[in-house]
Amino acid sequence: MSQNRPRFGMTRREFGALGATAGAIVALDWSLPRLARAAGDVKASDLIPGKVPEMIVHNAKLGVMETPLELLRQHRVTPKEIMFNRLHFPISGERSWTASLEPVERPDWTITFDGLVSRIRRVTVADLEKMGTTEVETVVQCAGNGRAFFAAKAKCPGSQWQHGGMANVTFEGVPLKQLIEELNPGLGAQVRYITVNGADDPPTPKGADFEKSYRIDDPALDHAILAIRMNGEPIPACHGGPVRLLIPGFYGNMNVKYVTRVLFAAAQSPTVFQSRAYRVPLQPVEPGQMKISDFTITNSEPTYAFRIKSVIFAPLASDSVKAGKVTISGVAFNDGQAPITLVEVSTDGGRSWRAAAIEKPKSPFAWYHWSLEAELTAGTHTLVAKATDAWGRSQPLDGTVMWNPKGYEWNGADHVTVTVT
Ligand SMILES: Nc1nc2c(c(=O)[nH]1)N[C@H]1C(S)=C(S)[C@@H](COP(=O)(O)O)O[C@H]1N2
Ligand SMILES: [Mo]
Repeated sequence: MSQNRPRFGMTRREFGALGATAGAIVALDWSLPRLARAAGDVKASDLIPGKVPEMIVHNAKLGVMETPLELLRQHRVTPKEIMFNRLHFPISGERSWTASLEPVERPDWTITFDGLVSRIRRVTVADLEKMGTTEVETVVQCAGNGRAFFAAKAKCPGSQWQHGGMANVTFEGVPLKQLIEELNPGLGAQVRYITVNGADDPPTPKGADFEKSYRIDDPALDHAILAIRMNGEPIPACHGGPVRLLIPGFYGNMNVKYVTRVLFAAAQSPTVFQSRAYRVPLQPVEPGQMKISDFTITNSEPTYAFRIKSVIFAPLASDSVKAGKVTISGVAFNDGQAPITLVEVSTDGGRSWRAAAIEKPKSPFAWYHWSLEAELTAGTHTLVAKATDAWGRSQPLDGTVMWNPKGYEWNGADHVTVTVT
């Protein structure tokens, strides 16, 4: 917060002024109609034009929305129109440029590499285009995805995400490690962390800025890319265009949007978004034992790698299911470090289990699809799904055992109760 750094705040007009598709970023002010309505009435398509109106809006002011599973399950690669969205600062006024689904083309956009370096380096998006890119299919998931389910033990503050704070998309860009090597800024011996910052500044200069820090020796960074395309086109503004850091296998908050600065430092950023928020305690805590203000960088760990997880896509409670042969299906994923080798499914609430057929994706960071045919009789059945990987990492049957004050990293075995007729 109190670092010496240039401010990158800009208006939508400035943001779009130099871009090849500047005309696509329309200078509309959405704040008035939104303020006039109660949060519950606001449609996602009013907040970010082009998002489907069926999205579940959690926070209209910030444009936070999740995808109903009925939509999410229809696509192997999640289209941007239904992709969940999460931003930390109001999407109106100064930051109205963040509320756009239009691809952002900004060849002149510049990223500064500085901090403990002997040479400050700068690259533009045009430079990145020339450097040779790689594409990765990957799950993107908010650390708060599934927070609503912790309420079975004690409600956690924040957006009550169910399962739809996730997506499976492709990002294309330049590997971060390759870029650093080519730029050769001359890293100081004391460098332990990389801190990445974006152009969406807080509403007041004193407000905490959103930036994230990573251990420079974290092997996950070997897969990190500075992405310039999502699903084959320049990244939409609301999803971080023109440049977004993407660390496959890491929780969503780690994928900083609108990247303007990569800082090499001895310590992690002091901003609350790194030092207090997006952290889980190192020791188990019970509800009421730890306040958000109690979080420190020594008693907690950032929400880095995904915990292994599976989600039932079909049938959902909203589906009408006929007695007889029923295909139960869904997705599973982890941090990409070890293959998922087993997805077990129960149709009797967890008393008996059968192994589902698993489809291994080409990318270790993408969704695994799984399915199982089961005979279901008329009546009510609780379906449960649970994934395990080659390292033996699995999901707790009761996800609330992982309860934490902010409700991060839910990965309980998924339960869906269906009524069969
Ligand atoms: N610059 C910037 N990057 C950001 C955020 C933000 O507010 N500002 N939110 C983070 C969080 S918490 C999540 S979950 C993801 C959401 O990505 P999406 O909106 O593209 O789905 O972006 C992350 N990157
Ligand atoms: Mo998030």
